[in-house]
Amino acid sequence: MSCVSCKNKIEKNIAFEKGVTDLKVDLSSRTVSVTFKSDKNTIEGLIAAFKKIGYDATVVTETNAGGAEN
Ligand SMILES: [Cu+2]
Repeated sequence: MSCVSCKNKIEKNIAFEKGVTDLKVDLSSRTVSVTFKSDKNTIEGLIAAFKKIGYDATVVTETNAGGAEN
């Protein structure tokens, strides 16, 4: 994940995953902050969603927002 088209792709796809309420892509740190309702989705579910569009996501922090990067 390193260019604007990746950012757009992530924003267009992950933002519409179940339970996702907020999404912030930071290209410089290659990190995506995802805020989601934990009763509607899981970190595993979101990682699978990233995988579906071609990114290997790993969890950076697991507070309220799950971070994912590639
Ligand atoms: Cu790219």
